[in-house]
Amino acid sequence: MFSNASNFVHGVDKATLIIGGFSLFFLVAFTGLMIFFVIKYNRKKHPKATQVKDNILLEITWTTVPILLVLYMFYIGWEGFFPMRQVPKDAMHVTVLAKMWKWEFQYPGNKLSDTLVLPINKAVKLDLVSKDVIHGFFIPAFRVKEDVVPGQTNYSWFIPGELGDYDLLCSAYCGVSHSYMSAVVRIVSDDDYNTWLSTLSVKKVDNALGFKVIEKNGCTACHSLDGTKLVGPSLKGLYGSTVEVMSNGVKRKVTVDSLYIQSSILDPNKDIADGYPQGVMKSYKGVINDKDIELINEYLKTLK
Ligand code: HEC
Ligand SMILES: [Cu+2]
Repeated sequence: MFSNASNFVHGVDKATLIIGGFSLFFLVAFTGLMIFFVIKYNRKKHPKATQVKDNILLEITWTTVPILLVLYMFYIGWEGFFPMRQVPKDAMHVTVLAKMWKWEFQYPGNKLSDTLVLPINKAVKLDLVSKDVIHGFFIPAFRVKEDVVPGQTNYSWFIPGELGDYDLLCSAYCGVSHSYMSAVVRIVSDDDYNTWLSTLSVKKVDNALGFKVIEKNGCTACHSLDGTKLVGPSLKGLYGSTVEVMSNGVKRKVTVDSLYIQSSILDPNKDIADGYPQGVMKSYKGVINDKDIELINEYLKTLK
């Protein structure tokens, strides 16, 4: 009856069905009873009101039955939730990195992937790390949902039980491109997993000092380094290129050099890159010093 996509489907679906079932039952029963009483005790049939004395048996019943029902519903929910926080000792580890607006999965040996590939029937613990704001790690088919909070490491775990591709979504509204923040969870056989892991390349660690300044100041939240358009233009190939900008309402062409980069960082609203919004990028005056701007320039020259 329940899907076997993960070991939590049963517990969560059972709680949903039972609690939903009770709610539906009482909705129908109480509405029906209300309509029945309105007809039965209609004033036309009973012009004179009668006083009703207490009924001990009735009062005990309508106190204890709901208490037992509510306790039962709590128990069902607890039974489904409790195992979600009990990670088995032999679980394998993957670190989930969330940032505006992308998921990345870090496997042992600093190997990075955009897809969460996992072997079937093996418990996996996911350490959830956010690089900027609060995101939500959400795999609907697995009934798994956990906040990813900057500054603290949260976790999730599960045992995938069926081969296939599943959606991983972000469940916390985290900015303009929140709705694009999704990834694929791919459950494969043990052999396929090992083959895939061995072909996964180790992340190139960028040691350029300018790159570190850019990362540290959060520029990559709005500017990609690979040509992708985000909130702002990509920084790839920018240096030395000719761009169209609006300066004081006048469109003009400029060739990007060190001075233009410096002015874009310190006074971003002086020249607005054509097709991009004004006022989104804040000035970094007093935040980034001249030496660091120099480093950014050196780095951008290499970013062809
Ligand atoms: C909140 C988003 C945001 C952040 C953070 C941000 N920028 Fe921008 N940036 C933009 C937008 C939008 C534009 C285009 C509008 C404009 O020119 O002001 C832009 C324009 C630029 C331009 C000019 C590009 C062109 O094609 O003319 C440069 C260079 C630049 N940013 C560098 C940086 C650097 C370096 C940082 C980090 C220190 C940074 N930006 C941080 C949003 C951002
Ligand atoms: Cu998000």
